[in-house]
Amino acid sequence: MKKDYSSLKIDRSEITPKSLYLSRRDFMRGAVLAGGAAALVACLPKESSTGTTASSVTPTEPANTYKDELGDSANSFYQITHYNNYYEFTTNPQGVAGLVDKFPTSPWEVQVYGLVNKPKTFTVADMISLFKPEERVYRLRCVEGWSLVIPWIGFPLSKLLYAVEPTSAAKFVRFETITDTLDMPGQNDRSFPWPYQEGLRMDEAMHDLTILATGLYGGGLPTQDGGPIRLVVPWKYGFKSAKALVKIELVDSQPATMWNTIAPNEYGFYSNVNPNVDHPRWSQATERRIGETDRRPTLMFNGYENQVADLYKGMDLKVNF
Ligand SMILES: Nc1nc2c(c(=O)[nH]1)N[C@H]1C(S)=C(S)[C@@H](COP(=O)(O)O)O[C@H]1N2
Ligand SMILES: [Mo]
Repeated sequence: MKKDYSSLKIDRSEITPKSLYLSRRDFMRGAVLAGGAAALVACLPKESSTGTTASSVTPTEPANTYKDELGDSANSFYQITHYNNYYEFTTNPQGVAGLVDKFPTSPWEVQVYGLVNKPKTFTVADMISLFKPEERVYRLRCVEGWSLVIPWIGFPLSKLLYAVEPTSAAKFVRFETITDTLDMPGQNDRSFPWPYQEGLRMDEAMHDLTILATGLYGGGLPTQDGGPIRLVVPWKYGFKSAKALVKIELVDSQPATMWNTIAPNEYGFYSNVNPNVDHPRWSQATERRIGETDRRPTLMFNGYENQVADLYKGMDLKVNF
């Protein structure tokens, strides 16, 4: 928190690690399989469903080679692109995929500004060539109690922040999603305070696990998953991971976030995955991995405790939920 990030230089060798681009063909293979699985849509599990789940109808997919750090296999491309929370389109997770076709993801610019020495507007292509996205297989735990394992392609947000040189006054980062009421039907619902906004403390934003994702399953980032660029913070509830980013602002105080603005008693600023702190309306102790029937225990910090617990030393996580 007290670090002056402007004094840190980018070492070229550091920003060009073994970047991992899977071949376009592997991605297309995934897409073809996904097409073949189109009839499964009605079988995707709902919270209340007791019948068939996607796991029982996907045996034709090849053994999944993507595993996260805990050894969990990635969800299928189909599951990842057909069970989405994206309220700018619809509040129905199974309805997003059918509404995204006309949404233009190019050209696209992200403005990075605020308490920085070198504000800059980046195209997605700029960011990909400067910051070299690589593969990161992460668990995503929605506050509503479902989870997915997603093989993202992304780069640490810290690389982008170092490039704009935050001043010592920068304490938080504010993220803002695009406003596009023509192509995003849900944004016409004025009961939400659009645009979608999120925020991170500076040390959370600089953490190596925090990435900007520009793809998944070795290909581009599907619109329903936040294409062309979205935040991913794997130890926090999914809503922190804002999609379709257009603004990243370095600020000196804790920014307002959409969910905290709507229901401050239900969604705190930190939003760390924590099985010991229940949502006021439901338990957070377990979760249902999409495609599975039995619930799994939810892990502290979504299983990333070793990497991130230090960030919250001395904080009461029941107060700072
Ligand atoms: N702009 C925007 N970003 C968003 C959301 C949203 O409604 N709008 N939903 C969030 C929630 S609640 C979750 S769980 C994740 C879901 O990501 P996924 O659909 O890629 O799995 O996106 C998050 N990012
Ligand atoms: Mo969510």
